[in-house]
Amino acid sequence: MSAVATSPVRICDVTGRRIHRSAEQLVKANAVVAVVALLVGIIAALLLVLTRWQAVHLLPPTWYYRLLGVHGMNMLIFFIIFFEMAVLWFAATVLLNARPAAPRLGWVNFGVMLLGSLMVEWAQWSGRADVLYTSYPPLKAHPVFYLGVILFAVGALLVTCQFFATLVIARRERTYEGSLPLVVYGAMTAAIIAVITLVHGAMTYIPTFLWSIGLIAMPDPQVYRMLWWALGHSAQQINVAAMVAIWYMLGALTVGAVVLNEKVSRSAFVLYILFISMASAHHLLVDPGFGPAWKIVNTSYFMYMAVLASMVHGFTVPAGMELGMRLRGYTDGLFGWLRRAPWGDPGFSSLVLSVVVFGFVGGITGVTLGTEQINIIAHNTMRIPGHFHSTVVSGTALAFMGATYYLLPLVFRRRVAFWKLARIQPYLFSGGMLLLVLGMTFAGSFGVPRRHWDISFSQAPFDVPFNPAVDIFLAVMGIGGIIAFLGGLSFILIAVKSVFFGEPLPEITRGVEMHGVPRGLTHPPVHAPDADERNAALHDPARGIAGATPGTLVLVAVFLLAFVVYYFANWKLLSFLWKIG
Ligand code: HEM
Ligand SMILES: [Cu+2]
Repeated sequence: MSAVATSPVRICDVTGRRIHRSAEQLVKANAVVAVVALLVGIIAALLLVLTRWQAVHLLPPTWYYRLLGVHGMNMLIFFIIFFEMAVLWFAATVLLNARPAAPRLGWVNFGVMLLGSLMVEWAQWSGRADVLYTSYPPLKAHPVFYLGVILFAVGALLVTCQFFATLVIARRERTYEGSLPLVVYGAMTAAIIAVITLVHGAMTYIPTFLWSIGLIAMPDPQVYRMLWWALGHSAQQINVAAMVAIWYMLGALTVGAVVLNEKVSRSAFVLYILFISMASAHHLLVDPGFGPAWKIVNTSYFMYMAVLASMVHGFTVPAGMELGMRLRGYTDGLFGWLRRAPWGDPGFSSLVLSVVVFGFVGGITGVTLGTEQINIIAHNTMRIPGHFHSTVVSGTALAFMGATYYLLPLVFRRRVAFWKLARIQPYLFSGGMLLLVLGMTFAGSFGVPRRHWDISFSQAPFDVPFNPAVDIFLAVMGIGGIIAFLGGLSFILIAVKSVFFGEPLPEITRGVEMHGVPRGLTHPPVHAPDADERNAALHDPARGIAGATPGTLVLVAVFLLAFVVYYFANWKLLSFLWKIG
C-alpha cells in the first residue's frame, strides 16, 4: 500500500493514463489559488455592479476605484493566469503521459507567482495602488505593486519554459505516438503567445517600477500605453487559445467530437501567434500619438487575421461535435444531435454556452468596436466592459469552469459536490452574465462611460442628461450581475467543497449514471467511427462538408447575418453622429 502511495506515477482508473504525482500536485495548487483569486474578484464584482447601478450607487468613490483595480487584477490576471498554469501542467504531462520537467522548480515558480500576487493585493487593499489594472502614468503606485507584477510575470514565464521543456522530454521519451495532440498544440500556442506577452510585460513594468522608486523620469504615457497593450491585448489571446484548446478537449470528452481537419485547426492556432500583437492597436484608436494609417492597417487588416482564426475554430468545434454525434447515430433532422446532447453535464453546457456567447456576442461586438471609424462612438463607454465580459468571462472563464467539472474527478479524484447545483451552474453564470453584458452594451450605446463612479455628476456645476432608458439598462446590468455573482459563487462552493471535503471518486461503472460524476465519464462517447469513416463522411462528393454538418451550417448562417446587421447598424449610428445619415 505504502509503495503505491509513494510511487511517482499512478495509472488513472478512468482513462488509463500514466499520471505523475508531482505534476498532479502542481495542477492542484495552481487551480486552488486560481479559485481563491476568483472569490476575491467576484466579491469586488458584486460591490462594483451595485455601484454602477446608479439607482443603488453603493460604494464611495475611493472604494469604487480601489475595487475596480482589485477586480481587474484578481480576475483578469490572477484567476485566469493561475488557471492557465494548471492547464499547461495538465496538458504537457497528463495529456502526453509525460513526466514534468523540474517539478521542484515548478514549486519555486509557483511560490514566486504567489508572492507577487500577495504583494499586489497588499498594495491595492491598503490604498497604495489606486491605479486600476492598467496603471497608466502619471498615476503612480507604491513600488511593491510594480515589483509584485514583475515577480508574478517572471514566475509565469519560467513555468512556460518548463512547459516547453516537458514537451521536449515527452518527445524524447516517446510518451505519445504521432504528432502532438490538438489540445496540447493549442496549449502550446497559448504558451508561445505568453512568452511574447511577458516580454512586453517586462518592457512595461520595469520602467514604471524604476520610476516609482525615483530612479528614472516618468515614462512617456503614449509609449507606455502602446507597450502596455502589447501586454494587455496579447494576454487576451493567451486566454482565447487556452479556451479553444479546452473547447476541443471538452467536445471530445462530452460528446465524442471529432477533429474535422487537423491542418486547418492547427493553422488557425498559428494565425493567433502571427497577428495578435498588431491587434493591440485597437486599444489606441483615439490616442493622439499615432496616425490613422497605422491604426487602420493594424486593426482592419492584421486584426482580421486573428478574427479569422477564431471564426475557423467557431466553425470546426461545433461541426466536429455534430459530425461526431452523427457518426454515432444521432442523425435525425438538422438539430437532432443538439436535442439529444447531454445538457445536464455541466462540462457540456459550459462548452456550448462558451462557444455561443463568445462567438455571437464577444466576436461580433469585438470586430465592431475594433473598427477605427466606429471606435470613436464607443471608446471608453460601457460598451467596452460589455464586450470583454462576453469574451474573457462568458467565453474563457466559463470554459475553465466547464473543464474543472472534469478535472475534479480526473485529477483531484473527487465526486463533484452539490451535483444538482453543478448541473445548473453554467446556465446561472452564463445567463446572468448575458444580462450584464446586454445591460452594459446598451447603456454604453447611450453614452454611459466606463470606469466612472457617478454618471449623475451630482456635485458638478454642469448637468449631463442621459436618455431615461439608461436607467432600465443599468438595472438589467445590476440584476444580471447579481445572478452571475450567484453563479460564480456556486462554482467556488462546488470546487472548494469537492477538493477539500469531497467524497473520493467511487469505482465508475460504465453506462450507469452516478451522482457527482459527469456523464462523459460514466457514458464515455464511443469513438466507433475511425478516421476512414470520418473522411468518407466528410468527402462524400454528393454532400461535402456542408452535407456532413448541416446543423452547424445553419448556425453559421445565422451568425453571419447577425454580424452583418450589427456592423451595419453601427455605421448607421456613426453617420447620425456626423449628421449625414
Ligand atoms: C460575477 C461576475 C462579474 C461581474 C458581476 C463583473 C462586473 C464588473 C463591473 C460592474 C465592472 C466595472 C465596469 C466599470 O465601471 O467600468 C467590471 C470591470 C471589469 N471586469 Fe468584471 N465582472 C465579473 C467577472 C469578471 C471576470 C471573471 C473577469 C475576468 C476574467 C472580469 C474582468 C473585468 C475587467 C478586466 C474589468 C475592467 C476593470 C477596469 O476598467 O479597470 N470580470 N466587472
Ligand atoms: Cu484587445
